[in-house]
Amino acid sequence: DIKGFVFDLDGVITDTSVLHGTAWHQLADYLGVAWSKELADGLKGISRMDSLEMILKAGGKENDYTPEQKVELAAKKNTNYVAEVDKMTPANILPGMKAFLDDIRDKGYLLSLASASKNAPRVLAKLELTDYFPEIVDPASLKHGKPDPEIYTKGAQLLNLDPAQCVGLEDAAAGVQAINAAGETSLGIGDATELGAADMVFADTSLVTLANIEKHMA
Ligand code: G16
Ligand code: MG
Repeated sequence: DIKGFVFDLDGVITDTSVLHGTAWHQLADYLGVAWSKELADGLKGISRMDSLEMILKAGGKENDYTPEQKVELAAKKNTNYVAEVDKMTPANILPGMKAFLDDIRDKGYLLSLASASKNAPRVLAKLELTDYFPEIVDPASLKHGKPDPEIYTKGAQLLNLDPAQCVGLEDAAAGVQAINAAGETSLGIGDATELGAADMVFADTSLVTLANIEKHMA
């Protein structure tokens, strides 16, 4: 039986994926790397430094910068990103998600957060959702990022649940892969083709309800 939900943040609870994309796009322009939708989608759920490496590789520039310069470039992106995060309000919670969070909390399910973002606590505070997530996986503690299962395995551990008792929610293909490898039930939000590996896919967050999930689990 399902007893807990392990949430991705960006693209599931709120659309910081757009803000991340804009901030990376600005950096790619600065670096002279051509931007594309494929590149943008591939960065979803990927850690800050891994995202930078992907952008540099896309432009054939991975050997043009020292490790120190790469840290500076990532910090430059983050400064732009955080400025956008600080403009967020609870109105930026994706459709239906507040109702879903209230419903599962009222019914006694446990919740944890498995976001690769070091800014996740800041984002939750802006959305006034801090109280819903007493358990947050610290991305700095991870040896491997998504699609490695580590972050979702830890998300279940924080709840003292078996992975089989957890549903993981994701908008990114790398995240769905991580949930599956952790042995949790994967719920994908977005394009069914892109998220084909998920146990169930909902086109958008407004469709994420306990009733719809139970339909798929039956
Ligand atoms: C998020 C985003 C990624 C971002 C990563 C790290 O992951 O999807 O695009 O690069 O966090 O974020 P930060 O630079 O704030 O540490 P998730 O797992 O919440 O989708
Ligand atoms: Mg995401």
